[in-house]
Amino acid sequence: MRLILSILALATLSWPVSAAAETGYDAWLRYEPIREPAVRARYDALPACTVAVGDSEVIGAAQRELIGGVRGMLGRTLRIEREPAAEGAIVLGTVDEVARLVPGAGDRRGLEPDGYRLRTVRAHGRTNLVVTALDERGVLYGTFALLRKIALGEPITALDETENPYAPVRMLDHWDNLDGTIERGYAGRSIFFEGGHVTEDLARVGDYARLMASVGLNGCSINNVNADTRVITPEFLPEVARLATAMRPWGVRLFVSVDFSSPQKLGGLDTFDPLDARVAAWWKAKVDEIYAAVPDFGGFVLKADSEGRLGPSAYGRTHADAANVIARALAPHHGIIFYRGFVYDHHMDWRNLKNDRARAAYDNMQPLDGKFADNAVLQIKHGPIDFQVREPASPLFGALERTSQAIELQITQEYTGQQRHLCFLVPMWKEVLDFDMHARGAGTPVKQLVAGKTFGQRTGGFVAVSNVGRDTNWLGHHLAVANLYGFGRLAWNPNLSSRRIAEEWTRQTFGPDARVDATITKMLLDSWPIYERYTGPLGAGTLTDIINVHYGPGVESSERNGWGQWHRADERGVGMDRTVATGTGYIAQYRPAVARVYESLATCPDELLLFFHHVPYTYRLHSGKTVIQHIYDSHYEGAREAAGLVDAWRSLEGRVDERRYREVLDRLEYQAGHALVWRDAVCRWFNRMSKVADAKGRVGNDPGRVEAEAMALTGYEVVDVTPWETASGAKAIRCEGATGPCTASFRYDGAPGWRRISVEYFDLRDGASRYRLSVAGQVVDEWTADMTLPSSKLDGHTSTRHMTSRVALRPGDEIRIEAVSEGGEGAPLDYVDIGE
Ligand code: GCW
Repeated sequence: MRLILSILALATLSWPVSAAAETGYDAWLRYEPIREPAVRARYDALPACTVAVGDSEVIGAAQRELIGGVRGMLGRTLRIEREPAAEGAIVLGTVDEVARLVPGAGDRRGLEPDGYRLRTVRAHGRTNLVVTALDERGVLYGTFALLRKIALGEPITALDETENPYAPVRMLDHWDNLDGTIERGYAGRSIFFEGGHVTEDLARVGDYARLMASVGLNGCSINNVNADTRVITPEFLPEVARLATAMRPWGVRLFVSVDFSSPQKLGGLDTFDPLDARVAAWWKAKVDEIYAAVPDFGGFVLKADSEGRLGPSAYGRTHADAANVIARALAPHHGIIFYRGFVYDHHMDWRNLKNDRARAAYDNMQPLDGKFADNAVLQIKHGPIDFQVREPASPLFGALERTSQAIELQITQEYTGQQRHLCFLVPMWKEVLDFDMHARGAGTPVKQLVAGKTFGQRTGGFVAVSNVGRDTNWLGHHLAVANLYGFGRLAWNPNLSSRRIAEEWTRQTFGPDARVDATITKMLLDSWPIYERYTGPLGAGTLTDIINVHYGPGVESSERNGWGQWHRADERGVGMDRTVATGTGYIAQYRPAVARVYESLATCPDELLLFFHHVPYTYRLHSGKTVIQHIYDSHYEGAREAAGLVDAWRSLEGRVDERRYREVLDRLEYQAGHALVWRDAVCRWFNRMSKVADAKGRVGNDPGRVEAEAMALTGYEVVDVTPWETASGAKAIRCEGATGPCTASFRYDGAPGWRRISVEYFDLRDGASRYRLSVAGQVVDEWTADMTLPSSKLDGHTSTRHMTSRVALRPGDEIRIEAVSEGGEGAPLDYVDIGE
């Protein structure tokens, strides 16, 4: 008995204490108490004991999780026993070990690696609930599945279910740099690195691995694909080993990104030619050294010959040569190399209408099909360009028959609002995963191809760039965490519906309030189409600034440069002609049944029209609208719907805990304002370029808007804004040299009534200018521009809206903004809008 008690005490202590209430740190693993009596009653028959068979670290973690989860949700602490007591137990163990304790539980049939079985076994008058699997990871996943059922209020009596993962590769990549910064990370600094070293306290890494395990993710690459060679130096490997140790209890294998020139840069060779025997020997020795430090090391991710990274082209060798020299070194240890298919020329001549970046992955990789080693996996971005708001599926998925592949998705919202905008990506991923490539006649969706189910490749699956950071809630926006959850669930089972995933996540994250669940689920499911509507509809690309931060509008930045994200909008029309008949021929990379649909204007879906075709602005879509009118309408609709997200969320006030309610509201309000910046910038740009007026008279006609440059100014100076479309009237005012406050004022000349005053200003990365708004001498609002938006200029990234509550306005009232610049920001202002 004493033993049992002390084990219980240990289990209690090692259970991760959740950070203060509802910070988002626990993500979907909150294990909130189940209060509804009818739902609680479903678990009355849950055994009171738990037995973990064997002494595996992973199964130990599963048992602690089980105890913590049951205690959280049902308020009961399971007793730890060595064998099922007379009244039965929840038994955790691999089939081989469980078979010894529970007769009838040792059936291996139907189980695959990492898969699990949950079964109620009744024998000799006792009922055991057995969580079993071929391997310990499967037992862990089964335990999480059981807890998820309870969290979702599902019955667990008479269980008999077996689930296997859809594919062996289910992995997260990170673009973390050793100095603690993260490329394309939007939620604070790295959880892995700081100041050139692995972070001291790895509790967070363990908690992250736990989140991964809860949805069945089994691999994690820790550093940027623009790799620092230092990560595999003898001095650094012990640090890498510490990270592996933190993730190991959760069944997560560690991978690192490497630099292809390492044999030269690190090894001191005069070459990194993959066909040079000394290079091969160097990789082999290096890999052996890594495995000595991390025995269950997963392998490497490699970005070569891409965006300035060195690669095999330096020696006229192929990507297969490059992958294979490393693959051969990894093979004896069962390691894998993920070779990135993201290879393209970023100095392409934009004047040549036949050039096309979309062709690059296929052109570079398809001819090498069959030449890659068995333990090399080609990691292919889901679309042919680069995580735009909408792209067709990469044709490369359908063109590899003898090469293992993995799809690369992006959880970090690089091109989809950077977690300041709500954009639930699961529906977008599903569209790609379900897309039929006709690779072997009809019925070969991308998900099957990447899982190796069509052509029988040895391995394959799903990778996502996650880039979580130190923000308490992992991704910055509480609702963005649904993308992390959703990726894991889809990687386990891509046949789950978007709705099912959204519902599961919402209920676990926010609890069982039906109104909360329905509202948030709907917000999630609507959010990607909304984002698409106010950014880049019709497949034109996101229309963001593609040169730098990929965030706010910057329509022209795609053009006249070598990056190849062209949409080719000019006075007459818009879109990339990728047809075989007259364009770049990209469409021929698809199998004929797919190519036919895209090649013909009659069948090409509207939503991808401008990805495949260059058409005049007056071209009529299948919807009957002209392209230009669709661009206008969709932006107005999208911006209106973004405002609707705020209303939907507000309807949950009092039903969602205060902190998360407020933090989400802040982001949604900001998003609604920024959606207007997007709307206006894109519409104005296309309006000026096409010279076609908006049939509904909205574009360029904003009643209620007063330009800052037209106000009476003291201290402020009028400045030009670039790109021009990101400021109303292409100009703004800025208060730079002034010592005291600067002011901008005007007289209201509209009808009397309750009016909402919106102030459009620019919140630059640095500085925290203060603004004070007064009406007829009375201060009605004050705020500080202290967000860290990704630009230090006045542009589409920094344009921000502040909305006041309604104010009673009378004709002749003076509306006045008094502002103090701080940190050189200049308290910039674009316009004031007076609306209903
Ligand atoms: O989308 C681009 C990003 C780069 C990234 C690159 C890649 C890590 O803008 O920041 O580099 O893709 O995927 O390699």
